[in-house]
Amino acid sequence: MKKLIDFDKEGFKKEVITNVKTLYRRPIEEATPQQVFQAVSYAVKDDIIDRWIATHKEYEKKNVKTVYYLSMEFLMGRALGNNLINLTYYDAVKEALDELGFDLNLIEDQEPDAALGNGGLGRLAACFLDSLATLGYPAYGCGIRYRYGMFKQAIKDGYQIELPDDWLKDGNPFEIKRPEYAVEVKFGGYVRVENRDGRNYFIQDGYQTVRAVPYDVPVVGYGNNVVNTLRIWDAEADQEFCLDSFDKGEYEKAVEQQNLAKTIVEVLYPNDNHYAGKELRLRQQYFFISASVQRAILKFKEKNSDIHNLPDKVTFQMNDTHPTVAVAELMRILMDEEGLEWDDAWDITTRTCAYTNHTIMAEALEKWPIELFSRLLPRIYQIVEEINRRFVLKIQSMYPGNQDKVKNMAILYDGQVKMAHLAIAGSYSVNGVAALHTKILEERELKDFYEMRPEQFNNKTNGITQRRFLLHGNPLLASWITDKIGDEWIVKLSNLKKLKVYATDEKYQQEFMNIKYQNKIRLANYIKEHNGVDVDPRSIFDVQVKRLHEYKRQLLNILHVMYQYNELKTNPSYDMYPTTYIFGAKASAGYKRAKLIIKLINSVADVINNDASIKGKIKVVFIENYRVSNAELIFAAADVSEQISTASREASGTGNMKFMLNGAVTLGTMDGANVEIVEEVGEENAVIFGLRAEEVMKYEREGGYNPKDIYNNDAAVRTVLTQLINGMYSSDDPDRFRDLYDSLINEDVYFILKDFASYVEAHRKIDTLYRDEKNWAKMVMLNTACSGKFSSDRTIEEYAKEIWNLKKVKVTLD
Ligand code: 26V
Repeated sequence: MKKLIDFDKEGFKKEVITNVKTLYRRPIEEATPQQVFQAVSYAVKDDIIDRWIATHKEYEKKNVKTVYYLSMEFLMGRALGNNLINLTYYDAVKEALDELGFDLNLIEDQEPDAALGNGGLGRLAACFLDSLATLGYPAYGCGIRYRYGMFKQAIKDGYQIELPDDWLKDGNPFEIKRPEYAVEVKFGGYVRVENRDGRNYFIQDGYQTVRAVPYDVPVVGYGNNVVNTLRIWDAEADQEFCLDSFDKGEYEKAVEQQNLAKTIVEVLYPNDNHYAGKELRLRQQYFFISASVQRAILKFKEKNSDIHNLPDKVTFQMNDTHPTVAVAELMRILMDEEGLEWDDAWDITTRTCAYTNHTIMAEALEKWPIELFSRLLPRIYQIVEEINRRFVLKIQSMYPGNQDKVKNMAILYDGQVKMAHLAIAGSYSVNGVAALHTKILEERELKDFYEMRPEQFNNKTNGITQRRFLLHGNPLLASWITDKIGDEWIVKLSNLKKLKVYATDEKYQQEFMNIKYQNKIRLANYIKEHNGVDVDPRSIFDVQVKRLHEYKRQLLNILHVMYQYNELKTNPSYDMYPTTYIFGAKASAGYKRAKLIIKLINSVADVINNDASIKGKIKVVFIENYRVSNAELIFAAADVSEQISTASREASGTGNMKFMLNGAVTLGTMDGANVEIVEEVGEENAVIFGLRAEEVMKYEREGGYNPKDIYNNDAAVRTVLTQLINGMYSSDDPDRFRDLYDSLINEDVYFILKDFASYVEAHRKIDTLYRDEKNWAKMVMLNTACSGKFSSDRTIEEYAKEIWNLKKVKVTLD
């Protein structure tokens, strides 16, 4: 790795020793690994701080346009290793710690993941921050400092157990509390009108306030001195109320406010793709949005005198509909605090806000009951009403007499506030996250909106950061690549295409496959340590890791494993390449069927892994507590990347890109970004199966298909399904999996049985391909070589040019 930033090894060692002493009153020899982690992190932070200050000085000097990436989730993972990578002295620190008698890997393992997100949407936000800093774009991530992040998953008797994620218990060495930037957020009460100088002012009264206090986390750019900020908000009770007040009413009010503040930021909602309509969730949304927007306006006003110029200096990018109250909050500030008239305020707002859609799953659409929304946010609700009134007038003037249009597009309808409609009405840009996804939005999901304003719609295919998912997660492959093509790929991933020439060369194939093998041993060791299961690194590592959801079809995967096991048991000539099926997935705590699928996977694993008669041909492993930090090990070790969602359902997927980058072959449906992966690498270097999105959507228009036809006609399917209810995998309770059986036989809304035969075929193909070592090596290498498009650097360049209009900034240290 090129050393772009100077590093003083001896000075660093001294600082670590001093830090251990001042933080823990201990000599370094007696420090625990956790204490060393803290001491090292503070030393690293010391280096970051100067760059952080310099970056913001430069931003202020240039009065640059800034994007505020508003997101309920930032799935950052661990910071230490990533910061060292981006400071370009990871190897040097490794050496320094070696000399002090510590192993950097073990020190990194002391850090809890910052798991302030569920899955794809939150991790995308984290990758975007990395790319924004690396490209030198002025940006803030704005979110919530959840006291408890994504739950820790334990597996007990094959069932998922959720444990609280007390990620802050040892302190977070990288964050900085900024009480000087605290703001007040108001909830509840009522709105009264006051006439001053002939103008009506709307004043919220009788409300409760919560103090929003920001914590800043540095986001280090790669080798460029840029340090951006992730600003996450904590809630504190308002100070005005005194806890020891003698007035009983005041006292109770004070306690109430304490509790209100505490509960708001207490925990991340662990739902992914499912809207539950919880009041606390709306509180969280308004809390961090009001704080972030207020702060952004205050900052804008420090350097700019005319509020009309806001769109030239600020974009609020809304990560899904969760931050959509930003539209109304900005209107409120512009009118009630800045004194603008509606039209002026609306013009500014709709040139400042932009919206990204991340799912077409109907269950995920946020629709707040008006009763709840107006009670909690009375002034915001008034504004939404007026936005809706004007929007409906616009619809009616474009489509006179067309009530369907109003019904389909209104923001307020059926007693609900439809957040997606508010987001679209209030934004100058609406984007999907992969080409197919955007097409489905335009042609189906958001068709009416698209027809009304097609120029508003655009696609931004997702990406991932190669700094974390290759340079940090797969150091062997990273240095092999650098050896071959230099290290510019770290900031310019399209360079990987230069690896194509090596893909047909046997010597390099061997080198590449040897690295894969080393990574498989590393994962096998992890699995042995964490699951107690022995897996053979020579077997095919076939991996599906992602949140558990029916549409992602982990059930299809495990049914196929059951099928293969049947073949092995009944057909002595059944020839299959030894395969290790690796799963990792968290299910939302209340998602019963998803949890049952986890139990099924573990039950199948139990039976198969303990059947000596199949001679280890199949192993099934469920990796507990799948998260960013162990994901890095998993991607590096995969041979086959399972991306098998029902076509049309997965907006993009980003795991698919991480596998590809690390040299795995995609076994997938034509869904989300898989379509673009195949486009880049070529059909012959991926294995595609199943219904296409068009076909799925056609069936859906026609009311589904009949899964019983398949049950009746396909004996292999029948056997597998019967085994769900005959106690083969649940001898203590044969009915345990009946719900899964019923769902497949009666509806199969995710087309699992429909795609089953095609999936079996696809696995056969993988088996055949894998046996041809040279061709497999070529395929795998071409996957890495063709993954350049999927860098989040490319994605961010597109956002910056086509939506945000940002300019890059250079930072030098004096
Ligand atoms: C939705 C909801 C609904 C309300 C309750 C809480 C909650 C939490 C998260 C979400 C987000 C669901 C949308 C999502 O995660 N989409 C994923 O976004 C990825 C990044 O664009 C994309 O790669 C995945 O395909 C898509 O499923």
